[in-house]
Amino acid sequence: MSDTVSWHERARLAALGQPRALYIHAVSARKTSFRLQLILPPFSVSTTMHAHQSPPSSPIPKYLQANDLTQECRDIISSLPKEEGWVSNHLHLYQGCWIKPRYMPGVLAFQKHFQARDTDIILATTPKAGTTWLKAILFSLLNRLRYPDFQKHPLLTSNPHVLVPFLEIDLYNENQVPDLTSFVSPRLFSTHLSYNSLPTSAKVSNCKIVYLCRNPKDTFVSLWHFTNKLRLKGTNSLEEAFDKFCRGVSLFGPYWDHVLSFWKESIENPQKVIFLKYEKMKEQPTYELRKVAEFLGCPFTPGEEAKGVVNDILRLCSFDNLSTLEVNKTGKLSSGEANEAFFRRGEVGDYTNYLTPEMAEKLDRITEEKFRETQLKF
Ligand code: PAP
Repeated sequence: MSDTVSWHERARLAALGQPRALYIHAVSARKTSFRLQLILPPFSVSTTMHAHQSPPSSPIPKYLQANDLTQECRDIISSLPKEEGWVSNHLHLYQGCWIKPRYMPGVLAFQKHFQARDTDIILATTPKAGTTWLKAILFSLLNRLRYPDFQKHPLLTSNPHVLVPFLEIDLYNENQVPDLTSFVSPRLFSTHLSYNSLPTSAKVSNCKIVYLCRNPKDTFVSLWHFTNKLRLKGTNSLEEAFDKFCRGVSLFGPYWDHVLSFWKESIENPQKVIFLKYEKMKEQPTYELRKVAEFLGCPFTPGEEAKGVVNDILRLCSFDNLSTLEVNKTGKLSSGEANEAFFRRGEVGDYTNYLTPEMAEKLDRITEEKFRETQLKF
């Protein structure tokens, strides 16, 4: 109970008293971005601008352009095993994780420089597990006293990836030592790295990790669609992509190693890592949301329960709501991906429309084999 009180009190004070809140008045004339000035680091503010105003059209989106790599980075990459990528040229196996060369500077800088605080919250996911959804949910949950009005919420004008940036893909990739001072406590970040590849400070501090994964068949199908959208021309052959996924060659994969790394930690250290599944979130969203709120030390009060805040958050973050917002239909991330690419069907079991029974069986077999020692089932 004392935790509850202190979280609410801290959040109330933060909502009232943060110096950045005063900044609202200075910029309130520019309505489209003022709320974001309140919470976002400089990098994200410019990202938000891009989300609202499409960047000048360039034939090659930023996510496909080569970035400047340091000699250290080039040396590391050239020593790593490589495979043909799903979107751009190659993926490289770094510390057991398949990574695009473009992300390598961010991964190295994140590992080297990130100093986790005990109050930090990191959302970790395998790609296409429902990251966008859970970013929206965690952002609304943690900022519910700052943004109590769901009719005027930052999520209505900003894509969840702008509000909750990736550490290695966004923050540490934009800047080797990013300025994180404008993140109010508790700082909310996200990552696609596996537990083993996280910086030491994230492991040894008391920061909390919310992990989300999804059954491998839907994860694969979602990833296949997403990567097809990102390619400039031609679709990936479903069979070739499937073969790569089964061999573990997918962004931040192997999928099973990723899931296992967080699963193990959630068993050994349940105060630190909560392990969630997309399917369970779809099935029992209110139960899962209350569980996450408890885990993060900000449970819903009886007053909030009576007012229906749990359902308000879920409605705001629902697929139907987010996917039909103007910002998510037409905007782009600063890295060039269209926001709409993160919203496709948002359902469980869509794999049946794409995988043959033999393919589905093969993935089931691999999953059973990889998770044999655990209670994990999909
Ligand atoms: P990322 O890891 O690249 O950020 P991520 O958000 O995890 O992507 O995956 C997108 C998937 O989540 C899509 O699934 P699908 O391809 O099977 O449709 C997307 O539709 C789904 N998704 C996005 N937003 C929501 C939401 N609000 N509720 C449920 N599912 C969602």
